[in-house]
Amino acid sequence: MKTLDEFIVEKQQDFPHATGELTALLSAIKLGAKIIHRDISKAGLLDILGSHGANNIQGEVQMKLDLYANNIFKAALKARGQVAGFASEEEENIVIFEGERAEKARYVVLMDPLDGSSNIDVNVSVGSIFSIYRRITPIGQSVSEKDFLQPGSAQVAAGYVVYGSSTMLVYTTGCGVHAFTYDPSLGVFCLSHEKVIYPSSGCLYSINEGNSIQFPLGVKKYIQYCQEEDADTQRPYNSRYIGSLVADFHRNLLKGGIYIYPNTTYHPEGKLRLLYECNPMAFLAEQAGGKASNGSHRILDITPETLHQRSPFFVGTESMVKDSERFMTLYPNQ
Ligand code: P6P
Repeated sequence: MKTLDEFIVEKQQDFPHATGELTALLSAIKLGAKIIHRDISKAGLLDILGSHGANNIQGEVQMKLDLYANNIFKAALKARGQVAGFASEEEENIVIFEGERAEKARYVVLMDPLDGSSNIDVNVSVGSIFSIYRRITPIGQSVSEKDFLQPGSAQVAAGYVVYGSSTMLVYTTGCGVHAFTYDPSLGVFCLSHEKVIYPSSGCLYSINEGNSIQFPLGVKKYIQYCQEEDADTQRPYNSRYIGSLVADFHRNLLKGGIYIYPNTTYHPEGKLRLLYECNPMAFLAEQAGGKASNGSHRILDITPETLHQRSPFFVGTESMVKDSERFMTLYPNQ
């Protein structure tokens, strides 16, 4: 058994600029994950289910556990000397960590603290997503929004926690994707999948087909392609959609598949947020030999303009994402 801490120390050379900084940073994420794991597993017994009675910046109903998770991760990261600032789906603006230590810190962290939260009340898997950048403003002063509006290709680390039949932490620092399963009896995350790579082909597709009428023609054509009979390409593919990006992504990573949330009439820019959903998952996907695009361009190449901007998202097995892009090219802007 190898714990997450032991693994990171062993791989320290993967994160050359850190003097144990990644260990401290990931230990904050790990602490938050343990607390959320504990409270999700008994959410029905605590007053943390249901809506908080307010909406977040996107106008979406904030679940109590959304805010709870946000505050847990924010506090854990703030307590670390390596983090200068925090951005989140639940925070309208960037959160500047005050104090001399924070002003000297070299990293900023962006999170979707509890993705798929609408599933919480019905006991379906949810997740936490994180994205880590080195700040670009000078050390010794407070961070500003431009530290957060960097292209996904500048991420130094990214990952997610999936709270499912087991709780797993999956991360990359640009040297492969590694997965750790939480053992609550020991209170540690143990290495369960080293160097995770997408299977060479996939036959799962994840999309909310309830929105089909609103999809671009290229997406409609790709879904038809997925449903055609063709033994050579293992079609028809199986449709699997949980409604939790982290859970759908995780299953597709291990089994081979594609997740699509395209632009729709209701979400003309797409529903998922570029900075703390698409970018971290795209970093992981590419590190696992997969691909992530907005239907035409590489997600990690997009230069963000606003903190909560959205993007269409096609992510998963490289050949499947390429197929979907081919249909988007064949039927542009329709
Ligand atoms: P829909 C959850 O709110 C989320 O951001 C993703 O985790 C999930 O894949 C998607 O939205 C679900 O959206 O419109 O299908 O309910």
